[in-house]
Amino acid sequence: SVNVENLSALSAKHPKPANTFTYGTAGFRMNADLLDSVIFRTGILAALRSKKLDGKVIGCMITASHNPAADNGVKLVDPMGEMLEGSWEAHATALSNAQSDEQLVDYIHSMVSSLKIDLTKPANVIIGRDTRPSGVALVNAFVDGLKVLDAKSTDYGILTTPQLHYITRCLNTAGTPEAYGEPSAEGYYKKLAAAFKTLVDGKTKLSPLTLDCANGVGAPKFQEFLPYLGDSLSVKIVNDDIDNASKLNLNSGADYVKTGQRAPVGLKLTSQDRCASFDGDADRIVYYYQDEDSTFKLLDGDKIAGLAAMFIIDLVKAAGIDSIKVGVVQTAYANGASTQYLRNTLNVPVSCVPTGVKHLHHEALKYDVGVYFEANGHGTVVFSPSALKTIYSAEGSSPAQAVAIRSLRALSEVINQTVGDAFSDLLLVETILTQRQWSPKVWDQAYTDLPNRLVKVVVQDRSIFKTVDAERKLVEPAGLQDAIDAIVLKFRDGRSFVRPSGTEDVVRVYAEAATRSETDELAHRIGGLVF
Ligand code: 16G
Ligand code: ZN
Repeated sequence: SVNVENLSALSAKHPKPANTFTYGTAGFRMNADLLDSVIFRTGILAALRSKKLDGKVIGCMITASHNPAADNGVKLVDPMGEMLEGSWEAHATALSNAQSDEQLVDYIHSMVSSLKIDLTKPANVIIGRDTRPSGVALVNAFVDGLKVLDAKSTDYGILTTPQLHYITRCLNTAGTPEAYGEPSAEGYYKKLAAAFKTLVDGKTKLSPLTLDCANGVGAPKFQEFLPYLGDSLSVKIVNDDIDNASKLNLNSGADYVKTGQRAPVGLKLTSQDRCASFDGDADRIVYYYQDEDSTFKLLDGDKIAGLAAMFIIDLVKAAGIDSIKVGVVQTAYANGASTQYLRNTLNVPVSCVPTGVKHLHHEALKYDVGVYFEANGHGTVVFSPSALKTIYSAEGSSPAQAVAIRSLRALSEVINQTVGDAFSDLLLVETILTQRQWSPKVWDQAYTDLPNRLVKVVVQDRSIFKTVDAERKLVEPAGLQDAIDAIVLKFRDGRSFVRPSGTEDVVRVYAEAATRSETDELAHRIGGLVF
């Protein structure tokens, strides 16, 4: 059983405030001042998780992604680089809310017995954090939590979220046939750069990409990455001021660009230039450019999914291995036009799942090659073990087939299969645009987005909103969905849904319709129903 004296001594350093906490879609996330006890206790949970999995390495990332600089957060990563198993989220929540050391010990003991955790097993945990100033102290709180159960920890310092996922998987697969790469940031850079160079070898280089790093961890890390890429890619980094913490995500970054459908500060758009924005922990990316008539054009996660699916389908055909079936996973936020394009033009199966990476990732694993993206720019591609086997054993019966097979192999290496990764997604997009010699405008021509609007509504209690059908329908409050349906019917190409946010105390209303003004009116009317 747990050494209670040791626990009490450590716990006394991390007293719990009166607040109630929830491990949500993206872990715990809130103002950094409230996080000390939560993160200490998450350390205890990480140690338990590792012991439960026979000492496998568990990852811990301290970040609040695109949230303001004053926030921070924590999320745990399972051994293959995936999000913490869903059923453990409730344990995280329960530990964080225990009111006393006694309750804490009781809960740990109840987990030990119900989950059959052998406390004598070793525990190994690795830690990464973004550039937030509060990160250092929070790492220390987490390490104190690990000490409660004598877990071994390695602090990797500042990393992007996807790098932490990558390293976790590398450590757990080392020396096995599924080995994923060298477990370090350097190993990550080498792997991605080598694959990218193979993919663009012999092709005419594109004009430079302008990259907004949201004054976050993506800036120093992409800078660190550039030498590995050599002259295979030219990138001009903007918004790279990580020394002024208050600038993090301020009027910049993927979330700002996607939500506001406008360029970030610090970046001058000129006609046809290719630009991209990372979010604060570099697991999201969106592209954009300016049209001849000076309109801002967004190439979001849906556009990236369409581009990637198109390219992979062509490549699989060219390689002569079209037994490999490609599928795409979206959420309700995917633009209706993108879903049409995928289904009717590319003829790929499309699944819709609830918001949150874990849902998309899980569903994508059902396909041979599963492309998943949220409209907000978080996504990746996962290759099933059998698809990888086919790709690596195929030889091709013509030089053209051999070239396509080589590309597919490199593609599976350039893509971070553990989680959505802005660096890796950037290389994926740059690969496709380079191979096709496409401008962003040509990419954009695949389909035209329906105008859309996302509205936040502050309500008294968002927990009364219950959804089904991948969050596209409300079952509670009773009658509300019928009222929504009646309004939507009146709009050409109208679609709207209402769901409680998993990360903020608001309800979100999404609307799309044939024209901008109809969309705005639809959003307004549905918002009025909710309020
Ligand atoms: C989290 C999710 C993100 C999702 C967002 C929705 C992860 C790692 N992140 O940031 O995928 O789009 O929440 O937020 O799962 P919402 O529930 O407030 O709309
Ligand atoms: Zn993020």
